Order: sequence, then C-alpha cells, then structure tokens
Amino acid sequence: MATQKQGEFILEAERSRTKPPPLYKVLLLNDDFTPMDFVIVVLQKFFGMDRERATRVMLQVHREGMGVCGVFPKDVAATKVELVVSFARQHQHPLACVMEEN
Ligand code: TYC
Repeated sequence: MATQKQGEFILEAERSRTKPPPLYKVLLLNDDFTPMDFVIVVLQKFFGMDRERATRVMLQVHREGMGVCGVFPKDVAATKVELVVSFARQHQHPLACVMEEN
C-alpha cells in the first residue's frame, strides 16, 4: 500500500518506521518576585486550568523550583512560551517560561 506525503508516494512499511514528532513540555520556573496570583492567572489564561489546579501547579513551582504547565507539539509549545513571557513582561514581572523535549 502507498500513501502520498508531500507530493511523494512512500511505502506503508517505511511510514511505520518514521518516528512520531516529539512533544514538548512547557515549564514555569520559580522566582522571588512574580506574585503568586499572577502565576495563577497565567495558568488559567494560557493553559486552561481551573483556579484550584492552577493554584496547585503554582505552589509546586514555588516549592520545587519548576513545574509542568502542559505537553504540546513543538509549535504550540513555542507559541505558549512566547505568549506567557510577553504577558509577564507587559506586567513587569520576571516570570520565566521555557520548553523542553518530553
Ligand atoms: N515565588 C513567587 C513568590 O513567592 C511565586 C512564584 C510561583 C513565582 C511560581 C514564579 O513560576 C512561579 N511570589
């Protein structure tokens, strides 16, 4: 059986050997200055968490130094990092958000 991919026909056997694209974790890092309530808002606004879950993740970051906001395809993770960092800078907070291959 053959499948069309980017204008080329490839064998099914070859397709099954192709690795699925990697996923990326989006991480928040702790700092001493960003207010806890601001971090909770970020987790709700950009990661769809309810207030209870956002509070738990924020406290984990606060106590352990970092925490996972979610796992996404590369382009989605990169966009979330940009949006979070830009939102934090607009509010003059040093909040750090990074992505890492899962
Ligand atoms: N440590 C911050 C404080 O005490 C709160 C905080 C939590 C900051 C999580 C960043 O990613 C963070 N105000």
